[in-house]
Amino acid sequence: MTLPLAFTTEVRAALDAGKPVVALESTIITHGMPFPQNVQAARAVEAEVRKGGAVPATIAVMGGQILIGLTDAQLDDLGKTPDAMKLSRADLPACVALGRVGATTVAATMICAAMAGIHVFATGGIGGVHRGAETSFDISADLVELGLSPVTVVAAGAKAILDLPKTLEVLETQGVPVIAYGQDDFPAFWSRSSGLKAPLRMDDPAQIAAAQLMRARLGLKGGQLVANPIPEADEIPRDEIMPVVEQALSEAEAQGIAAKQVTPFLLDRIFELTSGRSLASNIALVLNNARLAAAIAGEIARQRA
Ligand code: PSU
Repeated sequence: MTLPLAFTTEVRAALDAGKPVVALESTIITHGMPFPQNVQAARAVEAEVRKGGAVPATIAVMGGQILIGLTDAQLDDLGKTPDAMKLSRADLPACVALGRVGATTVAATMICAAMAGIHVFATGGIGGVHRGAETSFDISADLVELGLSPVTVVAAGAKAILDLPKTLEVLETQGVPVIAYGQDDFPAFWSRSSGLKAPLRMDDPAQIAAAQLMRARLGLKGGQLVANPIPEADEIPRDEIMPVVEQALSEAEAQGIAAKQVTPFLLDRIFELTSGRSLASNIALVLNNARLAAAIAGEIARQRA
């Protein structure tokens, strides 16, 4: 039985030739940013991957297939479908089987990228352990997936809406290498530092590529998280963003927002409360991650050749 994967010609050709490919997710498009900035940002991220010498493969589910690479029209359609399913490991198969439209989170994108033979993936920030998880048990499936699927995920750390110490603890439990790029601290999405030290630090994409290839060679399941700090010019310092995060969190609690709705609700409220500044930072950090992911994909292609 063949897998229900539909590649664009460009992505298929790059994979067949062993050229670098970078996977991109689609939940950030449907649930992470408002229209039309979401589609504009997705296009800019694809362009940044190309500039870095790799082929972008944005992943989503439509018409009973997992799309590995989207056409312009598909990307546009998705950007206007805010009620697309937000897919993780649990709901990906049902979405494909029922022919629904679905946007892949970090977890689902990792699964699809691995199936497609793509080793590197760029996003904004991974999901993690939510505040109050000791009673809600709300822990993103992204953390478990990083321990399962062999994909290097480049993110600006985990979103500052989360409990970051607990997020690092769960990543450690899942056996996920957490590599800060170019600094000692684990970054906090809109801010360069979380005040926490990352378990590993690397300053060169070639080292990151070598670590992923060694993981596979040792027969160890799973990927790695590369935590790439937002560029200085685009960051919102921690003491400015945290009061806003606190306000959004208390509104979410007061309104009983739970499960898959939490992250989109918080991102949207923080966007409103910062008059759009959080979105500008979010776009800048994704572009920065796309650049690093392209460099790592290039190194993986070179080291495997
Ligand atoms: N990065 C962003 N914006 C986003 C996301 C990542 O800049 O919206 C998405 C990713 O798809 C990630 C999801 O998997 O947020 C986390 O959702 P949750 O906390 O419900 O697991």
